[in-house]
Amino acid sequence: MSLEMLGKLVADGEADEARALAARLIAEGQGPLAMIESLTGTMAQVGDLFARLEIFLPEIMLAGEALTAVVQELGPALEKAGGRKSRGRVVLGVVKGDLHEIGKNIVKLILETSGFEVKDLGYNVDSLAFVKEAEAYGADFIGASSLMTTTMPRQKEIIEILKDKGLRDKFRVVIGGAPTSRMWAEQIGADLWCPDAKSAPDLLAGLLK
Ligand code: B12
Repeated sequence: MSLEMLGKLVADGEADEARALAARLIAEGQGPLAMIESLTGTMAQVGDLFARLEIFLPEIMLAGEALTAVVQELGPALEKAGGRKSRGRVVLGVVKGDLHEIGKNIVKLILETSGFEVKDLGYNVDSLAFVKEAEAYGADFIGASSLMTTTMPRQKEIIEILKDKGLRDKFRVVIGGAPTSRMWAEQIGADLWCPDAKSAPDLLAGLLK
């Protein structure tokens, strides 16, 4: 019984069994962050199989649902590991045209369990809505996730709207998602690129110092 087995259950879309094994691994002392990291790799492998037409959308969806079930199971363990004081307010969403929400949901969970207040805007979020919601929420950060090369330009659009409205200095813009990179963040003038959810709390907190 191991992370490898958990990965296989998630890849096969066995949500109930994956959830049960995750609970067992946590009880045996396995760290929740290592589990999330390992399963993020599993989903990348699932994506490669999809790209090679070895599996199809329904299988990806089942794998995604299994990963979501595991992440829900990890909530309490992450909470124990995290802090309690408020470290900042984040509005977080997946950009317009993009329905990939699994990564964003993990980021939300990890930020919340490490002391950030998060307003979840969901997926397929209009660029202007990120800005309006950030103002209304009194956010310190705007977090925008994109999982497709075709939707990455929306991250840039959010920053352009901020500039047009004279609000660029009011919020730190943080971007993430598998196809994004530090170079892309620099190119569009984002404040921060996060490679994964695990590194997000410390990197965000570093920006407020
Ligand atoms: C699961 C999945 C789906 C599921 C999504 C289910 C859901 N509810 O989210 C479904 C089946 C619906 C789906 C649909 C599609 N998909 Co899809 N999908 C994937 C897959 C396999 C995994 C994505 C995932 O969940 N990864 C796991 C999470 C945990 O990782 P993550 O999202 O990268 O997030 C981590 C970090 O990046 C970071 N992070 C992410 N965002 C942010 C934001 C901030 C602020 C921070 C701090 C950090 C951060 O933290 C997270 C945790 O560590 C990827 C393959 C891949 N390599 O990514 C393809 C993939 C993204 N999909 C792809 C495609 C093409 C599609 C479809 C167009 C398929 C089709 N032909 O219809 C549709 C598009 C729908 C749409 N409009 O969005 C392509 C995109 C190619 C491209 N153009 O770039 C990929 C890469 C697959 C491939 N190799 O072809 N998909």
